[in-house]
Amino acid sequence: MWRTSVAAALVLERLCRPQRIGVFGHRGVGKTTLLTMLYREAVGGRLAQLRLAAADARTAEYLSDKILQLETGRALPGTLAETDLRFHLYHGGSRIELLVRDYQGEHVELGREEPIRDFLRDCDAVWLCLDGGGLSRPADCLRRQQEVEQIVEDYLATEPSRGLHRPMALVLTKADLLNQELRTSSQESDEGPKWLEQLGMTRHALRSHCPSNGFFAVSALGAPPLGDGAPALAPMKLRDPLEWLVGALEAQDEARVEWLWHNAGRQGRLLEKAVACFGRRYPDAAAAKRFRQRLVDEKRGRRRRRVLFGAGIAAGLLATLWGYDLYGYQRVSRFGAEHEDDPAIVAENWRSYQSWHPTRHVFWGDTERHEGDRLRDLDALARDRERNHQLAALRQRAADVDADPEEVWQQFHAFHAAFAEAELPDEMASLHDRVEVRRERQIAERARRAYDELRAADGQMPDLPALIESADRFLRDYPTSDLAEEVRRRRDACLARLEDRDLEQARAYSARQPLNFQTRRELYQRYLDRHPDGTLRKEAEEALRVIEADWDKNDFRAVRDHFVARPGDLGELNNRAQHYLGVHPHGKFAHAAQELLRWSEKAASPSEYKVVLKSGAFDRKIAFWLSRGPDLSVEIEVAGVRYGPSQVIKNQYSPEWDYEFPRPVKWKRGDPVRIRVYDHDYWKRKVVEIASDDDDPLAMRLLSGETWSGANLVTFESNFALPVLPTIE
Ligand SMILES: Nc1nc2c(ncn2[C@@H]2O[C@H](COP(=O)(O)OP(=O)(O)OP(=O)(O)O)[C@@H](O)[C@H]2O)c(=O)[nH]1
Ligand SMILES: [Mg+2]
Repeated sequence: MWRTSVAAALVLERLCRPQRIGVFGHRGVGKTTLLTMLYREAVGGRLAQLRLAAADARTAEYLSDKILQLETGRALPGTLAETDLRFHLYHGGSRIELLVRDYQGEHVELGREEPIRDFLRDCDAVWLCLDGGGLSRPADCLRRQQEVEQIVEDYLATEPSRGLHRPMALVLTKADLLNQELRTSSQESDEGPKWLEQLGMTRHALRSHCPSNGFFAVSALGAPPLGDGAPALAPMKLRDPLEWLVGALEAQDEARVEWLWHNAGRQGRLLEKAVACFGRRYPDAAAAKRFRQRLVDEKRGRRRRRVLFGAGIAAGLLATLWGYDLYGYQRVSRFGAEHEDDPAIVAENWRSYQSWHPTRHVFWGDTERHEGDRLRDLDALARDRERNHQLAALRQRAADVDADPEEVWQQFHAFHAAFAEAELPDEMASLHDRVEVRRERQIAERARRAYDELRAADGQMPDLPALIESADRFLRDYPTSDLAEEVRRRRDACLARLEDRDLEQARAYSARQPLNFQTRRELYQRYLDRHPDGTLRKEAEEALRVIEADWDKNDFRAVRDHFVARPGDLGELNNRAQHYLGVHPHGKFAHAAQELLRWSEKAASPSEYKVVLKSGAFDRKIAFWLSRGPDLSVEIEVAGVRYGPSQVIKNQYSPEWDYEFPRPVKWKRGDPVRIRVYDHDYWKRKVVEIASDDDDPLAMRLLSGETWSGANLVTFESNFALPVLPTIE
């Protein structure tokens, strides 16, 4: 199949392409001269009913050169390069595109395998040229025929399809050179012209293998070229091979179309193409008309077959559907008859039939309305059946003294909800009463049991929360019980006890651990959380307020006491102040604590202070013996830097300097301070020296207020001051 379609494509391609004409012949046989003269004669209208036109400029130029040479009596030089020549061959209404290749004859000699051979093998028709002048040389004659034999063998080996024969004609060139005997006796006989007898080998090959054959003796020039001026070109019999070519090609094309019809008749497109090609090439040919008509007929036939086939399929399909629906209907009807006592399952079966047979109304079965009525009836029957069934079961359960009335009651309600439309018989009412009475009795029993458990649990050391929860559950489950009031009273009492117990715990702890403020507060808070509406709520809230205040005072007292005792211990003071602020960010003493931290921070880094030396009061012993009084001045030294001395106040034991040290004093925590008092009576001498302790972090205090050294007092004023912490009531 695949092979046929490849062969069909090849045949179509050969049919539609320009027809390749092979001009086979050895060197000097006269190929170029023959082609040139054929063109010259046919284009000039000297070959009756035939016309050969150059199809492209290249061909026209190639041939015009040659014509000029021949017309001036010059012999053509041997061909060197291969040249494709394209022609249009006209005969009657036919127009055939031809492709001929001119080449060097040497390339087809025996034993040569040149590219031209591929072209020749692929040709649609061939002229096998043999030299008329060579017939008289038997050795040449044999050799040339052997060359022809080779090419014929080639063709036979590469024949595209069996049944398609390539047209081949023997063209004897230079017939003017035939000797008198061969020429004169060349009348047609049964075996053909006389000269053909000399070419028996070729004649036999063509007659054996080429049904479409021909034998022609032609002369392109009419006489050997003289080479001295312009001889009269007198070509002979050039029309014959050309006319044969037209007929052979047409017959071959017709055979090709027939072959395609026979071997690729189902490929409509391919046939259309082939017929179109043929029709274009031979528009007047009877075969063209016949092919076209055949194409139309076949198309019509194909369409009719397709319609019939489609109709057959549709009919088959309809018949199948009809049978399928009929079978389904019979099955479901039979099922209904067999299961009359179970309408629910019959209805389900009908529904399944409906979904599996959507075309049932088209071919078979009941109308849609009829089906709907039947299903409604079946559903109603099924529902009645189900109701009766459930009612019977309910009656049975209600009559069963061991049955749980609560459960029966639930079932009764479920039944009532499912079959609300059902008129309940009187019996149902009595069933309801029976179940109701039993149910209420059971509830009362359960309530009594729950109450007994509650009372038993309310003993000497009851678990009050659990007891309250049980009471709540009772009140939820049995709100209408006679015992509900009693349970409610017990629950309230438990609650009061629980409240009192929780608060008592907080009270006792506060008394036992007055300084564990956190836990004290938690216990009171827990009471408030557990009893948000508790009767002792006010007491708990008041207790929380007191705890907060006590806690605040207690933590600040720790700060203050340490400050009073050791104001210079800034590290510990900072810790305590920060702890206070952490626990009581909004405490009563928060501001004082923050001030203390700020002061401490300032003291920790170098700051400048204004210092004024105010006055002094000195022991009389400091003056010289005969002096009228000391002449005193004061110098201070802070962190190794000296300030002053002040002016000298003469002859005074209680001098009033009121001297402000001109440079501000630079001090930071830990810097030492020295105060030196000089007497300038007679000469300057130090009479008093006061130095801060080595480990005094706040030595700056010496320069703020009164500073004593034995009986001697020096008073300063400065903007360095210790903070004043509030007192705690
Ligand atoms: N007497 C005579 N001589 C011819 C005729 N045709 C060709 N010749 C001569 O034969 C010789 C060869 O002709 P070409 O046409 O060149 O032959 P060819 O087959 O093309 O040769 P290559 O191109 O070499 O293969 C030339 O000298 C021609 O003049 C003819 O009809 N009669
Ligand atoms: Mg040539």
